[in-house]
Amino acid sequence: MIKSIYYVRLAKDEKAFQALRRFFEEVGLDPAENWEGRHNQGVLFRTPQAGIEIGMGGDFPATDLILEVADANSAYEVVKARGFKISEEISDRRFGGRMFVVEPAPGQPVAIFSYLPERRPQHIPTCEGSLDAKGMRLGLVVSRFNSFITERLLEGALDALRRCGAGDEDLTIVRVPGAFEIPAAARSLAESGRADAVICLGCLIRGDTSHYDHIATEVTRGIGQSAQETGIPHAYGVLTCENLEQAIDRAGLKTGNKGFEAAMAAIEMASLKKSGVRS
Ligand code: INI
Repeated sequence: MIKSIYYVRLAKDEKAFQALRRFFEEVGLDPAENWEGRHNQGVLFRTPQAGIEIGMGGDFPATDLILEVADANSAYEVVKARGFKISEEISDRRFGGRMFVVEPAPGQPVAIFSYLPERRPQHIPTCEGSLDAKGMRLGLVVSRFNSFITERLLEGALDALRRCGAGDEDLTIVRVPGAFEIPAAARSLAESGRADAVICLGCLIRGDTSHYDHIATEVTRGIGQSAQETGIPHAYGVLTCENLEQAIDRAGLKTGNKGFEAAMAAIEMASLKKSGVRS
């Protein structure tokens, strides 16, 4: 499973390095990590969303680094006012966006664009949570049964939370014996007022009897009920698997890490709730 993508812009000297750093800070990226090695140094800027895009045909800018912003016109004003060199003027583009290219350091072009208003479904009021977990208080309930798997789910969840800016001091981890105990602990956390969202992590593996089905039903129902009755978003990171292999695949191998996914869902839902939409 791919964990991260690092897009590296190599600056040719200290001046270019500082110009790039200042530029990315000015456009609002979070300089999450500054590191210094014996022979090199770097700054890791986090983005709320990123992806690799492949393209073909015309209309692409002459750079492979493209930032989408809410409003390209204001970004253009800010970038210009801060003295960065505009290498391609702002204009409407055929793909339905408004774009310009800035060169914060020589030979380091960055394209900035936003979609044109008519491309946005403005007539439909749309709310969406963000993936910014800075200052968010998050509770994690982890069951010890099948801990070989659940500890991996926890690692995945913590990884996601930290990547999204959550501070360790704002996290609470509650361990419970088995998946059956998750809903009660999740509810206590949700009612404590100490969590903006609760992430539930467990692993049920089918055995020879119907035990599994009873627990799975109850855990799912209990977590859903706690979410609905407390109004605190709960993320469901409980694996329900036929065998250990399926569980391993979902705890960091073939099919990703469901703990990571659950944590991302929790952040988004907590942010959505903060924006005024009830979960
Ligand atoms: N708990 C799990 O988390 N996963 C399982 O696969 C499981 N199985 O198979 O029995 C399991 N059982 C324990 C259960 O969750 C409770 O802890 C126990 O019944 C005590 O209430």
